[in-house]
Amino acid sequence: MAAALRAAHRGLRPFAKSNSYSQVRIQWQWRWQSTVTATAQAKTTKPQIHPEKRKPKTGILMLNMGGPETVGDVHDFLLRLFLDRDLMTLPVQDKLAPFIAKRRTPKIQAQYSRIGGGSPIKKWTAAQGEGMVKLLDEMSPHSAPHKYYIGFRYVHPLTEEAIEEMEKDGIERAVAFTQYPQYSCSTTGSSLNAISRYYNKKGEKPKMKWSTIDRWPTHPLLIQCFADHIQKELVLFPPDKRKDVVILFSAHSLPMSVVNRGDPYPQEVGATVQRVMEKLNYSNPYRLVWQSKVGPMPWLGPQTDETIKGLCQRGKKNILLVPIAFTSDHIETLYELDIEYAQVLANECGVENIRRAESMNGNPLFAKALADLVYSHLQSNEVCSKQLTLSCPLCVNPTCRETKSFFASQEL
Ligand code: GF9
Ligand code: FES
Repeated sequence: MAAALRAAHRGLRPFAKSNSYSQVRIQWQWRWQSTVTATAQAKTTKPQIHPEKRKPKTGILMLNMGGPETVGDVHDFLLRLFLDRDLMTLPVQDKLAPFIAKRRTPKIQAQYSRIGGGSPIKKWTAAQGEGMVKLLDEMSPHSAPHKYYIGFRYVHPLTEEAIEEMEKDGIERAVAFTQYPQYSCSTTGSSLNAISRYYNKKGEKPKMKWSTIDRWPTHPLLIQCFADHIQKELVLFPPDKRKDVVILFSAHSLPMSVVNRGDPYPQEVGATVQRVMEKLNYSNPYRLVWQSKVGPMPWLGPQTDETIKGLCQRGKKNILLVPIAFTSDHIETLYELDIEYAQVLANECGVENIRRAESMNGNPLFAKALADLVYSHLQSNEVCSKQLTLSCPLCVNPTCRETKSFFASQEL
């Protein structure tokens, strides 16, 4: 108990009182919120409401997995996740998924309770979408008005619901814009498969012309945002420790079965990390590590928690965690990184200072990055990246091929 309290003192109050780990973060979030997310406070339930009055011409579908907004939404979120055959295949999935979802619900609900009762992902996505379309209407009058739609894989507004609304709105030009900077078949691939499956099920061709921004791991403004957020945290370490701070880029892990069929995600996350470190002139030592492994199967490592422990044991006790594969706060940053690792685990292994870089959230430069990505994409007249045309060398999911031909058939 005494040791735990000592550790808590070390870890939770690394600096002057007003600069404690959590307080710095809260002030920073509040600042973004007060400047750019006023409109995002309104609930964007179906139908999605935007200030735009004129009929929108270009629809930008912001794809992500989504998260439960309240603890009451956790069960259905988990059920959709375990039923997703693009994410995982289970034996007798239609029977097993409800069983696993039900069994895991209490534990996941408890985690969301600890981070304010729900996932902030819809709030941040709406703020980012607002900022993005505002810029796009100025940058690209000929494709205006632009309207953003949110398409989540596991919670409302679901991708299918968003597509229906886009068709109803009479959108002419639709852009499926993944909000994951790095492509994985288990994330962006699953969302794109949901789009092609929607039209294949309906047996109808889309009325609007579709294309996709399927990855953007090295976009200069994304790299700039990461570098800014890292520098903002580095200066909050004690001056004599600053140069020795180990930067741990932490990305969601993948099962080795996914890696070994040739998923591009690990390479693309590595590309993001390299560009960020280049931007920082390699000011600090760093590693790319992988978090959120679940179950008994092998996943890509090294694991974030084991890395923190191993570094502390080897005397590297000043650590900056950087969530590199998700752009908004979610359970893996707010619970896993901030609570499980930066508070509990770091205290146990005697860390000196541990901090976490902010997610993109309401950073105005991030909204500019999104706008620039859409702007360049529309200019390019490309349906998708060259990379999307190549399936995983060991892909066994027939839907991946259907999705590729869906986008290939969209002649712009
Ligand atoms: C992922 C980002 C990148 C079983 C869960 C009990 C499986 C999985 C993922 C990858 C999320 C966000 C990657 C599984 C089976 N996967 N998670 N793959 N998730 N969980 O194949 Cl940025
Ligand atoms: Fe990667 Fe199908 S699993 S293309």
